[in-house]
Amino acid sequence: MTTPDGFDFDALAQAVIDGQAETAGDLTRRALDAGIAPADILERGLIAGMRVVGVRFRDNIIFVPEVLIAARAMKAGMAHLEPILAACGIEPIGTVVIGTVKGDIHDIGKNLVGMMLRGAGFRVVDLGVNVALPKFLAAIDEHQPQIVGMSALLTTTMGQMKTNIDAFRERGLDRRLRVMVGGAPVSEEYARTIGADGYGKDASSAVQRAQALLDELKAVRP
Ligand code: B1M
Repeated sequence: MTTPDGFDFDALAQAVIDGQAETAGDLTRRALDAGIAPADILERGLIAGMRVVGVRFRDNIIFVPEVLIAARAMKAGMAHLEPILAACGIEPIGTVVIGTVKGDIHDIGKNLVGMMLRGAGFRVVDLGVNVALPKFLAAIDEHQPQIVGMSALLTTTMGQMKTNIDAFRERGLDRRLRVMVGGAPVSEEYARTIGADGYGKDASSAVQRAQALLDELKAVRP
């Protein structure tokens, strides 16, 4: 699909599918220069491409190396969006500690959520991928966040979120922080079942939920 000003979202999606990092970066830059909204570039270009990659991966048409190359292309595009999504320059409204849970190394969605949270004025402490419970606990101790965010992309690692939430509760941390979860296999209902306070279907709903959780927490602990 081409915009009235001639930007071709399909070409950007295709660059991700083909793993053309340089092209994905150039096209993202061009789209920004043409005044296209970062959210559109993400959704209609970069994420649209990665969606196709996901289907081909699931159907065994492509394999891990191709997916990694596509992920690199997506990151090349995201690198241009990050300064814009994260631009804010005011006092942080709160702190979020975020990480992909133990056993899971998917980080594209988590990075996107982190970028958008920064853009909304949060200080974000990103613990990276394959984050085990002790690392979350140490970061909570060190950074005193109002929100802990956990991402999981595998059905085999989703359970780790519950393990962590149970451990936070055992330590009484639920009295002073809120937990938000997300990732492709996670749903609102699953989030509720495991005792999470919030769920984000995508990065922008994650930001809305984080803002609501922060307000809620401030009302209880001003
Ligand atoms: Co993986 N992988 N992968 N993979 N991979 C999936 C997840 C899979 C669905 C592919 C498929 O079969 N169709 C499948 C999981 C099946 C399942 O569990 N049911 C799968 C598999 C099986 C695997 C391996 C086991 C493959 C293997 O080795 N045989 C392996 C596991 C490795 C491990 O983690 N231990 C593996 C490896 C990899 C790569 C390393 C090759 C690569 C990751 C590269 C990277 O992240 N740096 C990769 C990728 C890229 C994918 C797919 C194709 C794309 C994921 C992605 O980046 N999406 C994925 C297929 C898919 O999801 N359609 C797949 C784009 C991203 C923007 O979306 O991450 O969903 P997403 O994030 C969204 C929302 O979910 C939400 O907001 C984000 C922005 O909108 N969100 C949050 C995410 N986190 C949030 C946190 C929040 C709130 C919202 O609050 C804190």
